[in-house]
Parts: sequence; C-alpha cells; structure tokens
Amino acid sequence: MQGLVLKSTGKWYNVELDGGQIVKATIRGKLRIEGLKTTNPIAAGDWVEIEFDDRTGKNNFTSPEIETIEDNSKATKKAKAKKAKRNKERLQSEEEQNELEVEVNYCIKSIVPRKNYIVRKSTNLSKQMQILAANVDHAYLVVTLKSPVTQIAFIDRFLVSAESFRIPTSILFNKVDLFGEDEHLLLEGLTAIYSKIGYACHPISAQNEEDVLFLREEINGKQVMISGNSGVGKTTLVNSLDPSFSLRTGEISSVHEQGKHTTTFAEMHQLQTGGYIIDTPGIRAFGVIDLEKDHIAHYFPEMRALIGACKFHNCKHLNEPQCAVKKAVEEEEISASRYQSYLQLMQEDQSDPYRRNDFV
Ligand SMILES: Nc1nc2c(ncn2[C@@H]2O[C@H](COP(=O)(O)OP(=O)(O)OP(=O)(O)O)[C@@H](O)[C@H]2O)c(=O)[nH]1
Ligand SMILES: [Mg+2]
Ligand SMILES: [Zn+2]
Repeated sequence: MQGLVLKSTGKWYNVELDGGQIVKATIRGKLRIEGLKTTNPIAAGDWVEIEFDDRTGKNNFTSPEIETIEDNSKATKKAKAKKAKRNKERLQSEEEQNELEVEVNYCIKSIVPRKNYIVRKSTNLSKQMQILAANVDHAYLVVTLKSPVTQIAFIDRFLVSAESFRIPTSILFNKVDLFGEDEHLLLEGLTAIYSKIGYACHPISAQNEEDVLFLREEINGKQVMISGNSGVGKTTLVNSLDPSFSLRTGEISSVHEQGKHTTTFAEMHQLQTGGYIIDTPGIRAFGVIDLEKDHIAHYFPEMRALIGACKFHNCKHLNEPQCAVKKAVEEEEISASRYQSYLQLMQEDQSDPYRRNDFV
C-alpha cells in the first residue's frame, strides 16, 4: 500500500495511510534510491510503498541501510560512518527521547517517484545535501526585516534554488506589526523588486489569523512548504492557519535577535480547510546545490527574459561588451541587489571546501 510521509526524524517516519490513519514506519533492509545522495533519504511530502511488519515494534529500530545507486566509494563509506555517529548523537535530543516509547510496526519498501523536491546544501565542510521537502506545489518563503533580519542574499539564494527545482514561490514578509518607518520603506522597496520579477509578496502578521486567511484558499488542494530563517514565524503561521493546532513556537533571543531553532524536524500538517503544509526547521544559511555557471542566469527570471539579447550568445553577463543584462542593471530595470546576488553565485567556487561566503 502507499502512504504519505508527514514527518521524518531520520530514525522513523510518520506516515498517513489511506483513510487518514497515521502510523510509524521505519526502513528495513535496503532502500535503493536513485539520484542525489542526501542526509535524509525520505522527506516530508514523499509518497512511499509501505507494509505492515510486526518484526518491528517498541524501541526496535534497525539502522536503515541506504544505498545510493552508482555510489559506493570509500568516501561514501566514511560519510556513512560519520552519519551513523551523528544519528546516535541526535538520539540524545529531547524530542527523540520523548518519542522513544513508540510502536513502529510498518516498514517502508520504496519511494514513489517524486514530482519534485527542494534540496539545500549544508554550509559546513561536509557539504551534504538535505531534502527540505518533496512533492511541493508551492513554496512560501517567510522573510522578516526585524527580529530577526533576513539577508537579501538569503532570499535570492532560496529563490534561485526554488527556480532550479521548478517550484513556484511567494514571499511572506512577516511581523509587520513590529515595523517602524525604516522597515516600511524597505518593505516597499523589496516588494517592488520581487513582485516585478513575478514573485507574489504579502505583508503579514502571522499571529493575526485575519492576515493569513487568504493563504487557506491558496493552500486548499495543494501540498505546500514554508521555509525561512529560524524565528521568522513559520510555525506561528501554521498555527494561525488552523486553530486546532498548537505547535511549539520559540522566543527570539534578545541578545542576537535570532530564533532558537524550535522546530527540529520538517513536518507536514493537514489543514481543516484543505491542503497540506510542510513546516520546516529554520535554515541558517542556504547553500545552493551545484549549479552550472552557464545556467545560473536562467534561475533569475528577470535575466532569463533577456536571453538572446546580449551580443554574445554565451554571455555570462560579467564584463562582456553589449550585455543586455548589465545594461538593464545600469538602467535600474534589474535591481542592483539581485545582480549582486548573481555575481556572488557566479564567483562561488563550488569545489572549495573552505568557502565562507554562505550567509548566516
Ligand atoms: N510580533 C510578532 N511576533 C511574531 C509574529 N510571528 C511570529 N512571531 C514570534 O516570533 C517568535 C518565533 O516564532 P516561530 O513561529 O517559533 O518561528 P519559526 O520560524 O517557526 O522558528 P524555527 O522553528 O526556529 O525555525 C515567536 O515568539 C512568535 O510569537 C508576528 O507576526 N509578529
Ligand atoms: Mg518553527
Ligand atoms: Zn549578457
């Protein structure tokens, strides 16, 4: 039978079966996965083939053996050992301790081919990939201009990634109730930039149910994900969308004006008004997965629109003469901050393990 993965702890999975029953499942035996090697082979939003298996049961988790097809190098083995160690450490986390006494009596046999997924690259030296969510119809990026401040570069890196995975995205500017004059001006500027490119922008106060009513309609019938830095109000928003939820939210640290990574695992919630929303843990830095330099401009829709207009067909829009993109930047048709983000991605050396230009 098939089930829909609501939550992945890395150790077990909450899976919704036909008819709405939610069961816990683990991976037994070998799970062969095609494509990317990631830290989490199965993500919230995945459809899986699942079977009842009473050999599992209380506290009887087997370490899943994940095999990425065509990748069995020494480096992979090392990475596996490291991962096993990390998983063990993670077990100590409060959340898993609380949930250890669970019955897990289903096992996952395979993943149903995905419509799409969104991946970020870890910004530490390991450079491992993490699937944030699978089968995403729409992404909502929550941005705050205060408590905490979301970096423009972070916004652009997320959008480039979403474009590369072909996931339509809207921007929710949250915590407008905290805005002073400066933030209102900034909001106006950013809304002008991003809505011109085609990204819907909505100023909201996630605590205010009225402010997010429009989202219930947008989400109905879809499977959407919500992302952004820690503390921007993602979980608060999910709670406002469905008053029957009381998901845990966290204070902002008063010293650093940053969130405290309250949500630790991505989890998909079904809204009473229809549709599924995947609440994800706050991302500190968004490592964009290796993109061909020649393709990066395609993931900036305002640059994509100018393809063919430069003198050279293989123009990289850096220093080439008669470049339509640079002309558009000079004429302020393309925003300087977006072009800056483009330059940063072009200059990034994907292979340099000591690269330090990910944004915190
Ligand atoms: N003033 C104000 N505070 C908000 C708003 N939305 C959320 N908050 C507060 O911001 C803090 C962080 O909210 P969370 O919903 O936990 O943030 P999150 O994005 O889920 O954070 P992580 O789970 O750590 O990624 C909480 O104290 C919320 O009450 C808002 O619109 N206005
Ligand atoms: Mg949260
Ligand atoms: Zn050009």
